[in-house]
Amino acid sequence: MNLDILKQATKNELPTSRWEHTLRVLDTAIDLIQDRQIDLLSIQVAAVLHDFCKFWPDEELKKWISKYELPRELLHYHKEIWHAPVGAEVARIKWGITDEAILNAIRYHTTGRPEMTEIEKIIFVADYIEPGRKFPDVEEVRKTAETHLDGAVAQSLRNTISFLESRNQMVYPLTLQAYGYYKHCLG
Ligand code: DGI
Ligand code: FE
Ligand code: FE
Ligand code: FE
Repeated sequence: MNLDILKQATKNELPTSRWEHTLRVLDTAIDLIQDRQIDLLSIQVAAVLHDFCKFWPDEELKKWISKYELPRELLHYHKEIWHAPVGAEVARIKWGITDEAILNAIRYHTTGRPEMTEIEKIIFVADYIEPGRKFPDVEEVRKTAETHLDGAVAQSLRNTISFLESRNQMVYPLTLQAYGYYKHCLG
């Protein structure tokens, strides 16, 4: 697993602004490791690959969802959530990554899930707070993330769910389950 090769391949796959987002997620995720016992390369690989297929055509994402037997219910929700589970399959098939910790960090980076591992939470939060993000209330989440990773997960989920509800978009059940699990961590 050579990080430079993965970086170059991801860079080729994404428009410049999305590649720059990826680099900021990479830096932010490394910062969030703090003194946790987490393998640096695992975090780096997950961060680099997390949005690998963000710009794939919908039809291609749908093909992967059926070919690799991903949850069919994904297709009933907004296509914005497809690139995460498909991204995990791409990491597995195309890049030969077998480490489930990395694959799950990619797979759940958009929806979250209950009982996330540390690496999943770091990628999830880094994606939300990287310095290019301008979401309302993101500053509060950045502050929380300095001391309380689970609290930052809860705040990110809360903000995303209220954003989706304000636009009358359906929220994927796993996102709601994740929020149910983490909401006691809200400050
Ligand atoms: O790929 P990014 O833009 O870096 O970020 P992301 O993968 O975390 O989120 C992509 C989009 O998906 C974002 O606009 C919010 C949306 N989203 C997150 N969770 C859900 C969701 N959309 C729906 N419909 N349901 C969800 O549960
Ligand atoms: Fe994403
Ligand atoms: Fe992202
Ligand atoms: Fe907590």
